[in-house]
Amino acid sequence: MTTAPMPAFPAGFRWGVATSAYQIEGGASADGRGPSIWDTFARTPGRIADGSSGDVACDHYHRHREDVTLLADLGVSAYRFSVAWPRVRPGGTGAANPAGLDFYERLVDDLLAAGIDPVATLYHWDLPQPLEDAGGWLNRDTAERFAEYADLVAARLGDRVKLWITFNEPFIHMSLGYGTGEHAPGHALLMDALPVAHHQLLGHGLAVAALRARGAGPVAITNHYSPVVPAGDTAADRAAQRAYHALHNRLFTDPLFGRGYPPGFESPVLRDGDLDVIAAPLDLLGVNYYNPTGIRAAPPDAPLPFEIVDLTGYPRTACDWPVVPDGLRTVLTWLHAEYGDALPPVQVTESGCAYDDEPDADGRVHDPERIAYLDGHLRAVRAALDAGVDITGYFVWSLLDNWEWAEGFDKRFGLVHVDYDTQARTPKSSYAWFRDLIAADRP
Ligand code: GBH
Repeated sequence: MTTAPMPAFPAGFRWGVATSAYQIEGGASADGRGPSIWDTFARTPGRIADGSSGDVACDHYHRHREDVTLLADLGVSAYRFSVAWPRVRPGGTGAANPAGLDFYERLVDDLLAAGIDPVATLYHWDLPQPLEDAGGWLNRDTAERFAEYADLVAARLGDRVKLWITFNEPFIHMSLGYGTGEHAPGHALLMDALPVAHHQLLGHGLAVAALRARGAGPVAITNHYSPVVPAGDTAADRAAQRAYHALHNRLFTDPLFGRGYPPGFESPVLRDGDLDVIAAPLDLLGVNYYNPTGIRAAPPDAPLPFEIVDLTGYPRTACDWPVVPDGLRTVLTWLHAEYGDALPPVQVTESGCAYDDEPDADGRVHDPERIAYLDGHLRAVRAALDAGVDITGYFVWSLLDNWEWAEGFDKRFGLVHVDYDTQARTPKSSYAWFRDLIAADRP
């Protein structure tokens, strides 16, 4: 790790940490919560590496007070959590579940009492199972149901949430959930998953309108971005690079800023007027970044025109993902150059890494790799600010070790270690590092 002092960030810069509902809450059938596609997927043998589910996870549903105390001691100015649709409207249609809303109201009020901005993501991949049974995001109706759910949440919390994020990483949800089947709901449709892009974006636009009608705001969407690197210096690899870049980085961004879909990815389910709904003005863009993606041309008969390849020559996290801090600068400066004045201010809504963190003999958890990772990525944010990108916040993924989707409990992303037998929370050395960094920036 570099020993140079961290450069200063702009006044009022938002320092936060992020989580998502299914990854931390547990309480899978508490107080009227209904099943989501992740409950179903996790119970299907062979889908999750360690055979686990989020039934209990970090038991945050019953321990949120303790977790808010961890946030307060960390000194963050914001906490990004997600609202579980199956808690708020278990059937996806029909009656709301007031007890589900009560939980988020308690959380929001506790955060506000601690001086922490609540940042609520409305959809972090946990679709109510009854909506999946009706076609999920392949069905246009799901977009309408999403806007109704957004309205329900905004009616209760619209006066207190400080930033609304409609969707988390709709590209990852489409590609892993409906394209390859590695995530719930487990469909392997390859390019036939494309309607999932349009229906999520339509749901986003309709939800923006619902939130605005309630006077709720500011409003954002969070996308996953990745610099795309061609494997070789050949025309075929460069063409594959351009195609994958359009799919990963542009498909969910061009339509937000009034450009429609990128060439080659026109939606088969587009209807008149949809693009105007999707292009509703946003107050902010959320950027999640983990690593760049290597791409090479696929053989002629392959189902997709590109193949993902490992990028060699970088250190790796426990997920085996390459550590490339400068890739964060790359995506931020690309957004600024590509969308220009149409781009609203940006916040990095996820940045983080998994390592095999376990307590030492004294019960302390040392994670110098995470400190180095975050240090490098914050310097990349600073470099993007210097290049003229308007960046107003940074959230570490994640507050807690949690249930890492298809990887189960094996991958630990937290600033705080969680013992899944006892639910004991132990702040890691990275927690103290981040606390000191925030304290130095906002004395
Ligand atoms: C986010 O997704 C999610 O929002 C969050 O829920 C999750 O816990 C967190 O990240 C950590 O995974 O194999 O080198 O090509 C991240 C999406 C997609 C990023 C897969 C890394 C693979 C990199 N991830 N991608 S590589």
